[in-house]
Amino acid sequence: MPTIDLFCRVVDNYGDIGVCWRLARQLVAEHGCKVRLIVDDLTAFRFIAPEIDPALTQQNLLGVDVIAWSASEALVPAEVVIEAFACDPPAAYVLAMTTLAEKPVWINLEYLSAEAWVDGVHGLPSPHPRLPLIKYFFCPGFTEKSGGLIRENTLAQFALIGECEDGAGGRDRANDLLAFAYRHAPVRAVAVALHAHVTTAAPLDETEPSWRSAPPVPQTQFDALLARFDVLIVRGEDSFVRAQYAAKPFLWHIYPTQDNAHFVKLDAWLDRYCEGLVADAATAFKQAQHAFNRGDTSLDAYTEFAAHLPVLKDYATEWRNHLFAQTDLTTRLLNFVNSQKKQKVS
Ligand code: TRH
Repeated sequence: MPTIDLFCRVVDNYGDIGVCWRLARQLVAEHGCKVRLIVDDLTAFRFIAPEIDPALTQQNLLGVDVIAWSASEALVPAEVVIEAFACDPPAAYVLAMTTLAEKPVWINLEYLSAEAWVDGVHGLPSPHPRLPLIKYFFCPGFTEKSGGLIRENTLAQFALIGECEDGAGGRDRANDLLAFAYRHAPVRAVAVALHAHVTTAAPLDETEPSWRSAPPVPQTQFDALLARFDVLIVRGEDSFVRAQYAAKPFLWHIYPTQDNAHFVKLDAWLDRYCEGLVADAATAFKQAQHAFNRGDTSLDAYTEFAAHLPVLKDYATEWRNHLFAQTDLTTRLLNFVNSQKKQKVS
């Protein structure tokens, strides 16, 4: 298995490091790769991996070598270089890539999107403007032609246990809602429509004395946290995918962009997700997702979503099984790397 350097800059929140940490762990645990995860913000990393010591420039956690960005210029590049979200590895490191007899396979891991352009861009080469290096776009997505979704081997087993525990009666119990959303989320209206007990996993502008807050858990326990609730509110990228694996009805608080492009991204995913869903439940689901992301605080906006919860719950399992049947991102990534290496040899 190849040696891999994975570069991650934390733009904000926990999604950048969340995706990278999950990918790094899987490359080591399931594929036996030697991975160096190079991160510019170890304090943010600590939120999802409390054992991380921000004072150390080098440490090993769960088999992954974690290197502070400041210490990365002197590294001899690995066989595979993954730059997460176009984060731009240090110039000295990139220059060092050109000096190797066999140039590394260089991949830009893009943000996840369900938009149609993803299939066309995934795998495209982007030659460096000055150096003899080629970077390849690797685009996570929901189709066979895209880079797929990160999914660990252990997940199917975990999902089965969850289903057994849910068992009889799970459907009728009071709705426990977990809200991991951005601050401005209109959670109160959703909670009222669902008659839900609320637990928050991130600070919100609006709050109620009866709402509980969940202490942060290490990312290795994040699926178990989601599994304890009936309905989820998730955000960003990684928790959005995990909610789909949790097979629960959920609202996605998409990361907002200034040009409102996030609504295009939201609709692209909604269209894919709702393809197999009965029409009235699909309408209710889409309306609630739009309302939530518009910041709609009216109860009416979520009553149809609440009314369709049983259908949405069953469908969430169907959708999860559909995703489970696909090849996971990490396998696709390593296949892509192998095909690039073979091309270089031939
Ligand atoms: O934190 P996010 O909103 O992250 C992002 C970033 O804002 C990023 O810049 C943006 O581009 C991207 O979204 C779309 O949401 P996300 O992606 O769900 O990441 C949260 C991570 O935190 C995820 O890996 C789960 C983890 N987590 C824990 O490990 N423990 C916890 O207790 C909680 C609440 C989350």
